Amino acid sequence: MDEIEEAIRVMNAVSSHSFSRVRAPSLRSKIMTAKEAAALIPSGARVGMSGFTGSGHPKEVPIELARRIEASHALGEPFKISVWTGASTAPELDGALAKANAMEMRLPYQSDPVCRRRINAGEMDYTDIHLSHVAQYAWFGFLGHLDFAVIEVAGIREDGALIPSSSVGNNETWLDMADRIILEVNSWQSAALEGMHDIYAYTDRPPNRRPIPLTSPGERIGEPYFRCDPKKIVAIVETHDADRNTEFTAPDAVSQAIAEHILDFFDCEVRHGRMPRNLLPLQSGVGNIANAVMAGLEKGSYEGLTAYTEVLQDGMLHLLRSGKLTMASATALSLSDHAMKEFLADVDFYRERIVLRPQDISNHPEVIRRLGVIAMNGMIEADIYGNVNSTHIAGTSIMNGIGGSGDFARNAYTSIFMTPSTRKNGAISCIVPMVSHVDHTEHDVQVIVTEQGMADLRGLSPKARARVIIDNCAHPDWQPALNEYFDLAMRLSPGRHTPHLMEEAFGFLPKWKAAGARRVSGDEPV
Ligand code: 0RQ
Repeated sequence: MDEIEEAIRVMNAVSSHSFSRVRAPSLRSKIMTAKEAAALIPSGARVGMSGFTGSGHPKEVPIELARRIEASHALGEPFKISVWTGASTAPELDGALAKANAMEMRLPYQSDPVCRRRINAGEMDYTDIHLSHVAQYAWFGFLGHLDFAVIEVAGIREDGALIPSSSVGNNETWLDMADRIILEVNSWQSAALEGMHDIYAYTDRPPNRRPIPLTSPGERIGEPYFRCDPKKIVAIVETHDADRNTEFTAPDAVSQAIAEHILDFFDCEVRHGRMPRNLLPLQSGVGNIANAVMAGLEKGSYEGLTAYTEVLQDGMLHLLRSGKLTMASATALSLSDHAMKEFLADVDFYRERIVLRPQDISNHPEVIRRLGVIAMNGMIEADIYGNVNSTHIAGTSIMNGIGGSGDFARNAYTSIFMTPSTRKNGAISCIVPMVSHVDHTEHDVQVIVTEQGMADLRGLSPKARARVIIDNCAHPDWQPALNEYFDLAMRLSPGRHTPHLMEEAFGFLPKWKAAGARRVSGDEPV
């Protein structure tokens, strides 16, 4: 009997070894459960986690950590950690930790509803940083010491090199800087991801920084693996869990109209020789509208497109499949369930056409400026002078964060911001007299697009911008109120360069109210 049990034990060990993604023999002794790994992280720790727009985040250790923290809180013992990531994650990371009220501080981008509620209730701190700045802020010492890295990888090679998973984000930086490393080795991620990444360590500090030698989106300048000091690895957890893979809604009439205006703009730019016939590398933000623009390109006549972006959503995957897009550089995949299946079914095809890079390279101003990227990002509201709010509702409550929009907007060849002209069934105008929070100043915003039309602001004075934004982008229901504000400001503003009436900008003129004009922005929380 003992012999049989021993044989089964050996057989299991052999088979789990041969199927395990942990191929470095010296590291196998570090394999443990997520619960055991989570128990290693003490209260007060700063933890750098992988994860970018719902992909490549650790999926089991954060949940166990949240359970442990909840148990501590139940005993009246304070326990909080700080969490740094690449960008947004998923319910099993941000959601679970926020629910447990486990985060003292979070950076740099999140989109989780529970997390958002805690931040806006003042129960946790949130530091919203340009995504390209995060790694260098950490290197320069601006963020303090990093205690732990919790990183999902797709496998560990015999030589200890780590095969990145579906996002790269800041992983290389966290692996370098953290005292201790916990790896989640996720066998759900395709083993065929190996070779898709380009990890270029950019740790030089000023004044000794060298140029980043990237001159086209598909170039490879690093190696496909992360390297880390194996002595720092304290735990390896084997997992088999899916990424977030949220479905996109089919493009509605509003997002289709926005996409059509953008395509018309491209046609015009090509006709005037301001863009080549295959356009310039595309950057596309997150969400349904961005996805609809890609769907529009799919139907359009452009060929030989490239992308230098941070997130690769379904729309870009389809463009790659159809051959219209020849190469895409990003830091993360953010695919729906069905697009992920499509990707997994043909990873070899996509590996030739996708390069996943660290986010300080995918979003680097130097490269964005050199390549002449066309940036297309969503927004919450724009004002009549072209200042854009991407992050705040009514000036005080965070939605998600600035993400990479600032990296791209300031440095792009052409920077486009898009939004429906109204929200909440027309009750809110997304074109307002003065934005309640500024993320992108009038100097970084070149084109504004709503379903109503497109405002090309390049080279225009503030007053000329106001006319074209109100006329082309505001909803007809809101145009009279905006025109009235602008005309009054032109007459009564103390300065006439950027005419404003501060009180009226954030409130209502009594007669607007009497006329039944609806809210502008910033008068009450949403
Ligand atoms: O609220 O769900 O309660 O209705 O804001 O709106 O439709 O999800 O918005 O997908 O177009 O994203 C700016 C958030 C727009 C996004 C933002 C309410 C609206 C809804 C969300 P409900 P949707 P979209 C690359 C680039 C910053 C980061 C970035 C974003 C909710 O584009 O996060 O660009 N950008 N990164 O009703 C009141 C308004 C409103 C409003 C929207 N004016 N007033 N509520 N809402 N406008 C990616 C990364 O960096 C990772």
